[in-house]
Amino acid sequence: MTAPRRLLLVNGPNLNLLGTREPGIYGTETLADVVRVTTDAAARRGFELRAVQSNHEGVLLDAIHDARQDCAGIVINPGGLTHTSVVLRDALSGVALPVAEVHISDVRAREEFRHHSYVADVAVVHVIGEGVPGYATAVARLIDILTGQAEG
Ligand code: CA2
Repeated sequence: MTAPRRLLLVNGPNLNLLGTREPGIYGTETLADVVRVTTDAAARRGFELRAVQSNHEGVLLDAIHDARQDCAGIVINPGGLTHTSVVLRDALSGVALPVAEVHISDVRAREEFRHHSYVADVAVVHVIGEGVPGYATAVARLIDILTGQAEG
């Protein structure tokens, strides 16, 4: 079977609030902007995108499990679950699809509790602190890997 030309975009808890508060940290773009930027970046390379955002961990796990059926890779900003969730990490490693981890803010320059990511070592791409355009970078780098165009 040929690999599906579709990616799953996952945004975790509270990312529906983007653009409404804390513009100094997260900018002024909204979740709809994130989905548009990411969808466009995938389309430029001939990939479709399915987007999910939820404030409920189980909804995210189900979407990740379902991606096994029809997606080639996952782009994820896990929000605060990045720093707390073994179950999210287990779901990502369980589906065995290539994962790109994105953070809008530079978590390395923020509070100590944001420095650790449970997702980092199951992801093959990491884009941190590049704002919303970072989602497009993540898509491009993930598709490079999927299509064998990544630099050695
Ligand atoms: O920088 C990122 O993308 C984060 O994943 C965002 C999470 C945070 O817990 C991570 O440490 C870093 C928070 C998402 C909540 O976003 C909000 C946006 C506007 C107003 C309030 C929250």
